[in-house]
Amino acid sequence: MTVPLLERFRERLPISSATPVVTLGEGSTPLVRAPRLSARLGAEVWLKWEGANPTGSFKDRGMTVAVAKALEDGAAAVVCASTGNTSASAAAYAARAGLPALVLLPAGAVALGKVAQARAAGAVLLQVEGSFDDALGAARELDARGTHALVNSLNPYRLEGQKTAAFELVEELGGPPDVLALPYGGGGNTAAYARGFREAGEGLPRFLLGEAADRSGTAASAIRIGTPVHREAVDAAFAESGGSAIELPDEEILAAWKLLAAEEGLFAEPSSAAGVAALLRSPPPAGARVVCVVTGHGLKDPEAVDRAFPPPRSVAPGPDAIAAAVA
Ligand code: AN7
Repeated sequence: MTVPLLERFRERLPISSATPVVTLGEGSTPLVRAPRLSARLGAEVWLKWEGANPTGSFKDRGMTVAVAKALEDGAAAVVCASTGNTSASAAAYAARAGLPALVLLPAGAVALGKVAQARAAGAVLLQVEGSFDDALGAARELDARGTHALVNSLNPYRLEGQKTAAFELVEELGGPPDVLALPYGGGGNTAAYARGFREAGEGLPRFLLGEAADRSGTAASAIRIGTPVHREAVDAAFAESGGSAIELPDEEILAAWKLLAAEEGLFAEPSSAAGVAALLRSPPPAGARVVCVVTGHGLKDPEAVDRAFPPPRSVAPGPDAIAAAVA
């Protein structure tokens, strides 16, 4: 049985015995060695596989805390704006809590699987005619009106939950890695890891962030975010750790995404490979211990596969035809 994140890290979270445990079995995700990436980079590379969370992304770590607190505080409903993964997570945890969820999506810009998840969970979905940043503005206004509790990462409980990934890394590696590579969308995940490492008390890794060079138009739809709301916290982490962000063209993000699947067997969604792409562009010192946070599951975005790979060929159902087709 997976111990709920709220119970595993109870002492280090802002919750009490009055806080309901709203769980789907989040956190405690696999830390997997990456032998081919390690050989390629001359470093000890690990993958923190956050796609193994219940809704297939790292968002579940923060959502279990945010929705539990919303329930405890008597919220009537939750709202989020989302490039997709936050909405899938919010919808699932709200369903679990018995709360209505309202999801605001940038029109036409969210991967198929994520929309399917939120629809299946019974959330109300609206396509906002605008960008993610426009949708987030609207969600914040609904929160200010008091009709809905905002469960985007501006909700402080979200980052509290997400910081637990740093605790897991410190526990499993015996300390922080030298380098932590991850995607940079709004920056909430980076801010949360920085907080978690600070609280673990053994120093910060160097943060290496991969962000889309074309933030507003990247094919990596999860990180199609014009303005990162956590930029100050990200810059503070850089100042403390010597880290930096690397602007990546889509080709480099997609190349890293394919490499993860084909060389390590790990099928992520394209945005999730931005940390790996940053690492390939800016290799770590020889022998460094590196963790790449792989943030979301590949099944969320089947259309990305359609764009990148040819479909299976048709073949007659006989061994000769099949042998000829693969010769
Ligand atoms: C797979 O779901 O912003 O830098 O609305 O889904 O913490 O924003 C998703 C972001 C990386 C970026 N990888 O993390 C949303 C949303 C995946 C993501 C990011 C997201 P942040």
